[in-house]
Amino acid sequence: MTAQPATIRVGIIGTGVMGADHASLLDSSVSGAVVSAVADADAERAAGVAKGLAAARVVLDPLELIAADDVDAVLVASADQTHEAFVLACLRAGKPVLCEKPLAPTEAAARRMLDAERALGAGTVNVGFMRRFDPGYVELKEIIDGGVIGVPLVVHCVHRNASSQHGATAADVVTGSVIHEIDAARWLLGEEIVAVRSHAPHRRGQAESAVGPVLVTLEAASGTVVAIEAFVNATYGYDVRCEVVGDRGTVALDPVGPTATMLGGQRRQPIAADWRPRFSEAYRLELQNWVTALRSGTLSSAASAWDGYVATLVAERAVESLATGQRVAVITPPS
Ligand code: ISE
Repeated sequence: MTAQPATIRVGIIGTGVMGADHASLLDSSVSGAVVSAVADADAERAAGVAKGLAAARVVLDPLELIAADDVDAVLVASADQTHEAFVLACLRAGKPVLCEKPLAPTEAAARRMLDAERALGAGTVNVGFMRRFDPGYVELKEIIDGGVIGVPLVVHCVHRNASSQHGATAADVVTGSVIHEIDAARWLLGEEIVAVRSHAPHRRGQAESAVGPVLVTLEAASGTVVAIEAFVNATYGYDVRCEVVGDRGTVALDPVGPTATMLGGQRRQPIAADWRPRFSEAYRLELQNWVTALRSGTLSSAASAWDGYVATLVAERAVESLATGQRVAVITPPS
């Protein structure tokens, strides 16, 4: 990796919800970085985001942004199916890239990206699996790794959103949401997933207006089982839970919310509308880690292209299982 300047000038491709959020965090809460350029298929949206930043210009063509002299590193937060073209262009330009999850929507695309990174030298692609930086998840991992709860036997995960985009399918829930739990499971347990089974239950005879809960079970190489419920139309708000059951005890993320109000015979706690407040610190820490690594010429501890590839591979097998509800083996190639 070549020496990087003291301040990393970041170009952002995609200024939707995540791109805008990353842009504002990079500019206001991450040291050693500035957003120098933004690009979006919707030029007005890009201009709106650039306006709120200290020194960002709008570039209409994302490939021009990647090649620009005032862009040292690129953050890709555009639609999932565009990740491959932009990440490959960054690799060709020799620029480090942090790509939002999933690395790609298909295993084949993720493989091409991984191979390109390997052909051009390691360590240039990172993937935005921000849970690896969430203080709660980090503590879970420390407790598991420290042997405090004994041998992990089962992991229970819940991932709920208030509502999904119109037309989202069970397969979208797996590739867009469950993929977080797939990565978190590999990272928390420190092992690969060897089989998956998925199920999208629905009430007989009832027409569904929107996709309901999707259940995915992962089997880790050691035999630990990870049970995931992902429900993107839960209506009440954003809710992420994780409990690890060991043979000596259990450890779980604590329900989020720094305060609870006792009033009129009720205990109330606010529930976030979406994932941004819940994971804001995780995003900030992830971006800071990426920028600090770039400035010092070291590897970021964010998820790698390999992690992104394996998560997509497992998700693809889980989508396959949706059709039959049967167990599907996951064959992970040697890393
Ligand atoms: C969304 O697509 C994300 O990627 C967020 O990170 C996640 O927490 C959220 O639940 C997803 O819907």
